[in-house]
Amino acid sequence: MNSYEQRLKQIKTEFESLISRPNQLVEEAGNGFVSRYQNPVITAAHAPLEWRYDFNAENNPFLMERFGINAAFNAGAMKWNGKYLLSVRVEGYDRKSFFAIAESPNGVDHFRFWEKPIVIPQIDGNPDTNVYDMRLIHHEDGFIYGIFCTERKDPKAPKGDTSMAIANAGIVRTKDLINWERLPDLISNTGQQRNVVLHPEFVDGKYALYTRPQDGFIDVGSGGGIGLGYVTDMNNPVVENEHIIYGKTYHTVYELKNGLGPAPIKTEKGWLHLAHGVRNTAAGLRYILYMFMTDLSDLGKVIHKPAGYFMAPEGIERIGDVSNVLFSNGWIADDDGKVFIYYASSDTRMHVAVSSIDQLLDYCINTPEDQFTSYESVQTIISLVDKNSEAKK
Ligand code: M1P
Repeated sequence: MNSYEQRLKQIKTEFESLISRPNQLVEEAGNGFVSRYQNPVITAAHAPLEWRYDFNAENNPFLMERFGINAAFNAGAMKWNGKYLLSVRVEGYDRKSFFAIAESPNGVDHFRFWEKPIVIPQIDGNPDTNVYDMRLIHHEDGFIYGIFCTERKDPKAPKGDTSMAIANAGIVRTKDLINWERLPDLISNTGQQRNVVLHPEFVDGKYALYTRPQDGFIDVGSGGGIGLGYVTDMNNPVVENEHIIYGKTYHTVYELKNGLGPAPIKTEKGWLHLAHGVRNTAAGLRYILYMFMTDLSDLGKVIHKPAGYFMAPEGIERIGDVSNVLFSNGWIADDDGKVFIYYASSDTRMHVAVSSIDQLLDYCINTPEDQFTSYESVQTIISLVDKNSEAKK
């Protein structure tokens, strides 16, 4: 076997062993509301070899990668024809992100990308420079929507400023997850937008969208918070009545900014929401996941706000291209009540954790709320201790 053939064999063997690696739950008592699986479900190394290599030995005698993949993270999720699908944010060595569907038979391992990445149609005269963080929403109008962040250079950037950018929500829809129709970008008068999510049901005949207005590209400034607004026609997506339903708050895990994750899950007791919260630290920004619930008939009414984080970076999750980050924009509620939570760590790789509708409801309803001072946190502990000692009598 010559060295080309040896290398080819090694590349293929390593790839197949990664894709077919089984995943198991981490065995520990844990916190009772969510359990992690041991291995990341998707990494850069899961990208198909055909995307990365030219397998013509004459053109590529060293069998080099011709298109490197840097990371695979921030995936939308949905169940489709019995399979668990993720719309993964795949990032090349060239820093550009794109979307690609990865499919698993069971939701926890054997994720394999479809043959080709998703082609996002471009808006005439206004191409996306970068796209990321697609939420997949199967709306009751029959379409599957992909709402994502589109980033373009700010035309008002002073000469020499190569980083000023504008973020907005791009919108595509499909019926087969292969052919996507591009709709106009979101039209909102509250500034830039990121972390926009479509609610899966109509509200009084309108589309409801969760937004995250922000003054600048990174800094939310005086904006920020999770907003809610309404769109009459997705072909002309003007957001009306946009208002903040979950604002950022001093000395919380969402002090600096927050943003909704996936579309909410409907339960008998209200809508379950998963979001990310960001605070500043001496070591930089820290992104965690937190939960809340809204009223079934009044989407803007937050009815339960468990204090603090639901999940925060642990172990290898803490380290990556943007360290100390957990981010989720996809979860799947299965028919048996199980909920798979797909989350990315440190803008590098995808993981899965599992919970259930019953556990998430119990967590949201019965975890005490943040009272915003150390004194009140101590009071919360003391009332639990007192209740426990009463129960012992
Ligand atoms: O780098 C962390 C995250 O930063 C952004 O999220 P947000 O707008 O809430 O700060 C996004 O770029 C996201 O993709 C990224 O994971």
